[in-house]
Amino acid sequence: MSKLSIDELKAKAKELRTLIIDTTVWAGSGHYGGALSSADILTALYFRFLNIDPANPDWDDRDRFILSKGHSGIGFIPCLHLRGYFPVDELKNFNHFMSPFGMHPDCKKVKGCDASTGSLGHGLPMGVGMALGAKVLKKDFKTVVLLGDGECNEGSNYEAMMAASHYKLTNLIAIVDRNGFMIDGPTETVMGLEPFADKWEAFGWTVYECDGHNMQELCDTLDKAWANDTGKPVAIIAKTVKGKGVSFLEGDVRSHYGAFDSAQAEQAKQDIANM
Ligand SMILES: Cc1ncc(C[n+]2csc(CCOP(=O)(O)OP(=O)(O)O)c2C)c(N)n1
Repeated sequence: MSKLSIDELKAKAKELRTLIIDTTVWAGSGHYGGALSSADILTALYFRFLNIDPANPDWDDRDRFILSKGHSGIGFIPCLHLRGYFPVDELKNFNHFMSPFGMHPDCKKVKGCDASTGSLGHGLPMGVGMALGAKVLKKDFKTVVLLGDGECNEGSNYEAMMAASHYKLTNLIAIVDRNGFMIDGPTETVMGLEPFADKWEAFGWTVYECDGHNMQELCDTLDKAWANDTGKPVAIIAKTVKGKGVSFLEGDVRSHYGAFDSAQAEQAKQDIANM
């Protein structure tokens, strides 16, 4: 697939957001807030950066992606569909009995999924293992891990951050979806993360901050991360808005999880069309 232009990526992100609404309706409910906040990041990765082949999902040399914030599967699985891993009819069964797609992604069942996640705090440790494996095997694929900011309360992340810099994993990119909310409130009220960039730096990472909804800025930052010549692993703190694109969800802690009635789904899709 040729890499999409910035304008094409913006259009694709809208398509993904619309599909997140549809999938929530098909499933009956979902974690739409964090799925919508990370939609631009997923779109940039899957349609411009990741070296993958949907026809050959287990290709040894593919770039690896780990959705550490596994509850956002309702954003990730539709993205895999858009990238060509499986048809929309399968997506319509999201989180239904016998579907390969549960609310949290299972790499034994989902084509294109590199790690099973859902229990927060495990994606970065797994990513360290994959990146270290690539180094040992002298393979030049990248490993990208998408974390939630609330997820960064988990101590296992800090052990992984320490190991990543110890092993100089320049092939590892951590992206934090910094939407400022977790399940039960603002991150800074529940368990403050700031000064967040300083923490990653203190653990030996190169840190970039960007607007996670500005496609140009996001891609420029990912370009730097991909060309990493800093000798350190790279963390991107992408500032986002929970529920981005939907007027009655944006920046609202209640957007973490829920269901839409048909009027809300219609309104949500209208809002996304007008973005
Ligand atoms: C180990 C673990 N503890 C608790 C949960 C329940 N849980 C699901 S989502 C969530 C909040 C996560 O917040 P954040 O990482 O900021 O996600 P986002 O706001 O991007 O959706 C929690 C605590 C979990 N999935 N795993």
